[in-house]
Amino acid sequence: MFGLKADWSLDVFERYFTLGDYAGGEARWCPGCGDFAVLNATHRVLRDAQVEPEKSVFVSGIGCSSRMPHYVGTYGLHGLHGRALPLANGIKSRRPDLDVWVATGDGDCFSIGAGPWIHAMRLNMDMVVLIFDNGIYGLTKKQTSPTTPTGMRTNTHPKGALMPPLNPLTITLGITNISFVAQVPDWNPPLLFETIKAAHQHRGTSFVRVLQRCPVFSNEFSKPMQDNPEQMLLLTHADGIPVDDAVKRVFPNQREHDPSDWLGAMALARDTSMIPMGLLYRDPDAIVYEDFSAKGLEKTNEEKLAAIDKALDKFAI
Ligand SMILES: Cc1ncc(C[n+]2csc(CCOP(=O)(O)OP(=O)(O)O)c2C)c(N)n1
Ligand SMILES: [Mg+2]
Repeated sequence: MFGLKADWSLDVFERYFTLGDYAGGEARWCPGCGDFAVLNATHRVLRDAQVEPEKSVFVSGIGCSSRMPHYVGTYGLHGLHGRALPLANGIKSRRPDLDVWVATGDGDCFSIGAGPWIHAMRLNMDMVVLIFDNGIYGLTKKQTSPTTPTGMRTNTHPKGALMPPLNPLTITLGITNISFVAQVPDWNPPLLFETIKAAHQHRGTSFVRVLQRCPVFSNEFSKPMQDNPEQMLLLTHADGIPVDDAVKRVFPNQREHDPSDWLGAMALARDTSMIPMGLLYRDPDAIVYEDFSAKGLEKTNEEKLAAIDKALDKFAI
């Protein structure tokens, strides 16, 4: 933004980004899809943090949710199915100055991407990982995913999914060096916004499992939770996700939970009687991998080649 000074010279103000600066193409998801809510909350977090659009990159795999990079006015990489996290790790390794975000689905992350999921969490590079969990393969029209509820009818299990769903929270909490684990429904905008904001403020890999509405292919996944908030347990704590009275009114069940308490987080994640919402775990002191991998990036090409030559010389016979 520019202004005219009294002597008619130009005054260059600090740049200020509006929501419009973070808008990408028109989002093409089905009416009622929860992905819209995540997109809106993310735009607002970017605006509030005044993230420079050209210093930010959204990385995704394949799926409806993985279309997110197209809808954000930053750099973006719509990658390969199950490979959003290694791509993001690579970007952060070479460009630690970038604000890195990952958009991935339950199929993308917990099924074909299950290996990369575990290793990326352990590396704990500074990025926000948004998992759009709708309990179904949405883009390919209703196949069973690892989080499909038992008995839900899908095109691959027309008589109902046979296996109990895997638990993304217990698995993620069990990974060495994990540093941020949260869960939030997409249909509570203030809680969603505050959760993504806290994830963005955290230095390390922030794993945010968003329980996401897919009214077309997996209404059975989210509708019972939407209709009956008593199934959910809102986690409150001074170090947790800030919740105002409007949010508290929606959730009849609440519990104070200290996010530094890993065992308590695991107990909440394992408890099938209630679905925890909020911050389960945060460790601000976990090792951040780019602190090692980005060392020496400032070296010139000549210096790098000389270092490689020196290392190879050790193997000379
Ligand atoms: C290697 C590979 N295998 C399978 C596919 C087909 N495919 C595309 S998206 C998808 C599942 C997407 O589900 P999810 O990650 O849950 O995203 P959603 O569409 O539900 O948001 C599959 C199996 C593919 N594109 N690439
Ligand atoms: Mg899905």
